[in-house]
Amino acid sequence: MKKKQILTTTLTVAVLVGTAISVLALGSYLTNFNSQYDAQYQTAGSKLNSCNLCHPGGNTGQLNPYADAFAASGHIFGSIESADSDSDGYTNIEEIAAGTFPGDPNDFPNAPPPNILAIPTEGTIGTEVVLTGSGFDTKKGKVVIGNAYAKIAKDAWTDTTISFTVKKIIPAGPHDVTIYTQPYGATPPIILPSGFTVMNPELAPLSPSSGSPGTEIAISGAFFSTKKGKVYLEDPSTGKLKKCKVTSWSMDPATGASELRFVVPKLSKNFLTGTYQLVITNKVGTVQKTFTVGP
Ligand SMILES: [Ca+2]
Ligand SMILES: [Ca+2]
Repeated sequence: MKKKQILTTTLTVAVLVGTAISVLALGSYLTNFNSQYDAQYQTAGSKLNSCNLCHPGGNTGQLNPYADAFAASGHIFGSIESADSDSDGYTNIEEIAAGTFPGDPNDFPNAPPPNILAIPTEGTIGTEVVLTGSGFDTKKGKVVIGNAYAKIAKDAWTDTTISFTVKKIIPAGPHDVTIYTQPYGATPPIILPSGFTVMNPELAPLSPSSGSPGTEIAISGAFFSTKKGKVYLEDPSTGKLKKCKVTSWSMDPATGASELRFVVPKLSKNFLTGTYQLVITNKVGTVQKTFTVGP
């Protein structure tokens, strides 16, 4: 052998031995990793049991954030479990448990699918619904009742609650509720079949059930809606409607409890004292009760 060749060979051997030593060291970290986690999380048989655990693309010349954290910890796995070394939103131990790389931000556990825990089941136009559950994501999605989009206020959508208001006119009866979470298309929408029933207005027993012209009458009930409706007195024999002035109309958006006030119209040759049907109508439906117009 020539001198130059010997030198090259020696260098090559030295590099090979050096590499072998360092690979051995890295290999022993991987062995330690499996000693730490295999019993509980079966890491030895998972993709985590590879150089990629600590090295981007398996290139042992580089360290990923999990390896950096491991080195900084003095090589103690237990002390970096609650850290999220790759900043992907999942702690190192969550990733190890799920079999995803704790040093690769593009690899993380699947988020659990959205789940609905509770939804109020009835209401009307203006009803505010607070839906609770989990996995809705923090980005505002969409809620559709029947075919109508519900209004979702700013900040009314969180990972665990969605508050929405029924704004569009929807016919009385049960409607499917469909919830779309972001990113759209990534997970199928949640459909609650007949999840929300739009209610016709309901009246409590009238008290009083009679009044003289000019008297303001208060009426309570439910599901009047937040949009002012109309009040009539219907002549039961002719079917003619006498419109009444409505002085107030309100509904509690959360409970549906409602109240309105109207004024008994002045008498005329077409509107005499007697027994009428008090007709209350909103955008959803109509309800009526007997009412007597006194002298
Ligand atoms: Ca992580
Ligand atoms: Ca990760």
